[in-house]
Amino acid sequence: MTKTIKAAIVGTGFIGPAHLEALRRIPNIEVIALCEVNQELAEEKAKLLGIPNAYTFDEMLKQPEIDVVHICTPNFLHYSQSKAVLEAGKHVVCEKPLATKIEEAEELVALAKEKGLVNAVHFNLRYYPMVRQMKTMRESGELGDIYSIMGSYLQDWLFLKTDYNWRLEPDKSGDSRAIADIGSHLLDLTEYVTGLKVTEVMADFSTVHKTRLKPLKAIETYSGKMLTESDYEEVDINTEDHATVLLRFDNGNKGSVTVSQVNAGRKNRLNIEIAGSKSNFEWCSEKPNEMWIGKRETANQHLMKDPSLFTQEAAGLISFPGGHNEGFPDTSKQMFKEVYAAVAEGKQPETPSFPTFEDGYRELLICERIIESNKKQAWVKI
Ligand code: SOE
Repeated sequence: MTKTIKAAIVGTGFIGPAHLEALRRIPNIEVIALCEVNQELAEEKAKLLGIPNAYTFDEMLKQPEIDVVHICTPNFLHYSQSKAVLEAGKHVVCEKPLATKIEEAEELVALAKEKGLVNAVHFNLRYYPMVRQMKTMRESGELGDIYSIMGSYLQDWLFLKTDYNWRLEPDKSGDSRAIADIGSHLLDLTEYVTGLKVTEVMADFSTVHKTRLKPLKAIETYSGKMLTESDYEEVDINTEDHATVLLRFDNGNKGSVTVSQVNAGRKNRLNIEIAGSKSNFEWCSEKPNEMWIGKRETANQHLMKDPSLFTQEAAGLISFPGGHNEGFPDTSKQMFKEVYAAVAEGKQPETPSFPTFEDGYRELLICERIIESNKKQAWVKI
């Protein structure tokens, strides 16, 4: 009989419940525990989400039946909690960024390797079927040599001076905000789809709101819009609302990315255009089931998600027939299917198909170099 894998989720802000929902859509996985900052909140959230056990983090680690732990807490806790989970002999799925400092990420990569436990970082955007389609089409030569890459990731949930969240506080979020939070997804996806490596960066940051009005009570990511004009205190902001980064790639060609959390109307929009010698691919996360293929000698194409039109590998990430839209929640489900197949084997695969702690380290490295480049206002090598 197939063994049921038991999981725990740490943190119940915006992304913890997304992990929970994805896991509930995969057979033979049971989320049996939830952790929050204190027992009272853990019990309240466990009841709300229908999870049988509520623990503090340390108590949860002592439960022998828990096989996998999902770290969905604010960024500054990712390192210490991932480390503790690995030391407790459990598999770990960590939210991005893997840590807030490069040395910490390095340590986690080494520890995970030593333990042989399954380790994954939630770069879920890789699991849009169309993203895999672009990757596999590039691998089979349909893009040709890559001439340039232009990416952007725009949001508006921090548009107003009154929009506030823990991500605005460097002691919780790290020294970079827009780049670390959404630039990390975009850069991971860029390298993943193109197979190229970023070798040098030149960054320019902008903090549009130099001060913000912080609500006097805690609020969760994306829920700030629900607040009324209540009590606020004015606080200084020292992380970027917007950033532009010029990129050099290891094939000698160039690109750029722009990220912003203050672009009105752009809810959560990643857009990437990869220009090659045979064609041009464009994909946007707000229309994830469509892709534009630019041609010079023939008419341009518009590809829609349909397993019968996809490469075999990309079709493997599709659960529904053409015309039945899949989206953000499906990406985590598809990723966790691969992660939990490794968990069922009890160890990290030799060549994992899913994003690992090493990928988390790579993103942190690029992010640190971007911060350095902005500070120096100069090109910095990765
Ligand atoms: C908040 O900006 C955020 O939730 C990111 O942290 C996520 O990774 C991305 O899904 C969208 O926005």
